[in-house]
Parts: sequence; C-alpha cells; structure tokens
Amino acid sequence: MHICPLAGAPERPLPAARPAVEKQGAPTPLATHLAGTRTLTVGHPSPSHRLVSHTSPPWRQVGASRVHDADGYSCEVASAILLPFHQDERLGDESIVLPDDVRTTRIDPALPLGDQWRRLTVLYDALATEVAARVATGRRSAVVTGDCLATLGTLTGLQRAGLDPSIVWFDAHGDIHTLASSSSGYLGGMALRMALGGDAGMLSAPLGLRPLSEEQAVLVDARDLDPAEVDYLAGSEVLRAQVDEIEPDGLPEGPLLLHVDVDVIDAGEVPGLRFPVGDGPTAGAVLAAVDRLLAGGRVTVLDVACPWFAPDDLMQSERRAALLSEFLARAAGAEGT
Ligand SMILES: [Mn+2]
Repeated sequence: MHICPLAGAPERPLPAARPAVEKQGAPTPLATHLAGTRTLTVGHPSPSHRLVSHTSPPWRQVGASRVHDADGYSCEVASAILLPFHQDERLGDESIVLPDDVRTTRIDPALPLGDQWRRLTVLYDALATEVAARVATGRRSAVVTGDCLATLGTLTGLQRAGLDPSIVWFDAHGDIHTLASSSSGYLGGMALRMALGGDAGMLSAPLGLRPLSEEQAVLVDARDLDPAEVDYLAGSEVLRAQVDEIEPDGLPEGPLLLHVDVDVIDAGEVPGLRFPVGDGPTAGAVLAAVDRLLAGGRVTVLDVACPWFAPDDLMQSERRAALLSEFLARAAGAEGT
C-alpha cells in the first residue's frame, strides 16, 4: 500500500473516481475549485439533504482516486475532508497539514457571529452535507478535524446518507460527559455522549442527528476518565475495548464510523496535544488496529481528530504530517479490499 507521488504526473482520474462534490449532481454546487490546487472549499451548505439508502453498501471500495503516474502505473490517491476548526475556532492552516498528494476538500463556511451553539451547528451542518455526498458514492471516506466534537457532523452526514452507523471511538478520554457532569466545561469531552443523546438540544437536535443507542458505541482505550464518566460507563451498555485486542468481529453489526482521537496514542509519540495522556499504545499499535477494522469491510468513514496546539517547530509539524499520512493512506489503501 502506498500513495504515489503526483508531482509532475498527469492527473487522469477515472470517471468513477472524481471528488464526490464534483460528480453526480451533489445536492447543490457546494464547492469552489480553487485554481491551481486540488483543494475544494465547501462554503455555504444547502439546507436540503438528499437521502439515499444503501442496503448492501460496497464499503470495500476505497475512498481514493486511481490515477496513472508518469510511467503509466496506477495507484490509489488518498482523499480527505478537512475541517480545520477547534470547536468554532478556525485553526491556522499550519495546525493540520495533510500530505500534498491527498485530495483535500476543506470545509470552511462563514459562521454567524455570536452564539457558539449556532456557530457549531452551521459548521457541522456543512460537514454533514459533504460527508453525505461522499458516502452516497459508496466510497469509504476520511475526515480530519481539530477536535472530537466535529464527529457529530460526520455522524449526521452518515445518517443523512441513509445509514444507521455504529461508532467506534478511539480516545484516551471518555468524551462521555454532559454539560452538567463536566467540571471543565470542555465540549470535546462531551462528544461521544452527545452522539448518544446527551444534551440533545444543543447540537444533535439542530443538526437532525439521531442519537445512537449505547449498544452502538464502542469506547477504545479510554484510560483517563473522570469519576462521573466512570459512573456513567459502569451503568451503561457502551462497549469497552483495548487497542491491542479490538477486532471487527466483536463490534456492533452494520456500518461503522471509526473515530480516532490521536490522543489515544501515547502522548510521548504525539507532541503538543491539548490533553496529553501517557501509558498509551504506540502509534503502530493504533494503526494496526485501524488496519484490522478497515479489513473488516464495514468502516464507512475513518474520522481522525487532532486536538493539538499549533506546532512549535518544523520537526513537530513533520511528525504530525507523517502520522496523518499513515492514517489517510490506510483509508485510501487497497488493503482489505
Ligand atoms: Mn477526544
């Protein structure tokens, strides 16, 4: 599995492999193709959403484009939806850098001033619109965001595409707080709980997100839990697993949203995290677990959250880019197909 270098190569994607926003009449002309780049910027989302149903989706197809390099060899090109935000704050472009050869669709709508929940709703609605359009093509998609809260938009998009996905949540934290139980008030620490119906009036209801049942959620390697999270999980049906042992066979049936907060990786390997946690699995172990789950053929979206601060230096930036490259290559790659 590799991503071929595109520099200097004629870009000749096959008809079936063009970016979703450019094909098959995506709901509205959402994207503006920026001249001279392969980045698409999605600006103003449509309030209407096309519903499609997939009874037997071909998820073994890859979320990638097949191109031919200068020597005529074909290879897979990764593509990704990028939401460069931490909550409703636009991150600098240096915060999340995707490899040059990743076909990137950037979600960057104009947000209304004022109320944070309204801003987040507009932002995640735009993400959901793009995810739904991408998923409707039957390809696995990759989404890269600045925090875990944005996964609510990805989940909403899958549901708008007619799916009823379960969620596999790799995270050093539980993200299972409510507004009432959280002592910090950090919204990212409530993301999974909101997917399960927590504080539904704030984001889930305005987005049209249908809360998942607890049995549809698997929390993987959450090793830094607050007492209120421990109490909730002890009385809930949320499944728990470890990175080293998780296998597709033990997961809820049906399509899966695979969410990976990079802080699940031992903090020693991921510099500059907002909430670093040690004693975690290696990046290699997390990537191997992702490989196993992708090989199961049910992952519709690989969602990678990057809750880190802006990079301190070039070395830090390059380490992060290398890590993201590994994830995106897997989302695009032929393994498991
Ligand atoms: Mn998280």
